[in-house]
Amino acid sequence: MKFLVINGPNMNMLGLRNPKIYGQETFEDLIARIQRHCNERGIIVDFFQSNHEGDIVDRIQEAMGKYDGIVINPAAYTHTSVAILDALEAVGIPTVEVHISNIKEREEFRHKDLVSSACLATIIGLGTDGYIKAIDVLEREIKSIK
Ligand code: CA2
Repeated sequence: MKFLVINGPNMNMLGLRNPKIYGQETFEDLIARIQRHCNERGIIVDFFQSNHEGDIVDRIQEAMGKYDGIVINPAAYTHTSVAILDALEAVGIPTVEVHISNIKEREEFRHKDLVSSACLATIIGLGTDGYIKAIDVLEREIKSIK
């Protein structure tokens, strides 16, 4: 099984600021933790982080036929990006969305999630553990489809 983990804008700043909302784990530590979890499960995983919407759309398109599943935290683009929604729908790769914080309990503008309708599940408010949960949900879902 081969997964792609995509992170949107500012996710590379994790652990450097706002620890009350996003925790203390750095982005590099999070990537290493996801990598270890996937290694233990025999899952091949690639990572992509970008601050640019079009680059994320390009990476989703390039994933077609190459990955069994996507885990995505579109970050701020969650609340604005029809382009990322359309790209996920276009490639049809099983996708689980993650948010570290509970976006439903934050500012009103974060309540709107344009991407979730293209995803099998959306995991919110579990901190960075949400990524590990997303890998597990994706693996289970894909095994049940195959
Ligand atoms: O809770 C999440 O995972 C978010 O997707 C994180 C985004 C935010 O725009 C979404 O509404 C919810 C923010 C990405 C990280 O931004 C940082 C800002 C300051 C310090 C560290 C990270």
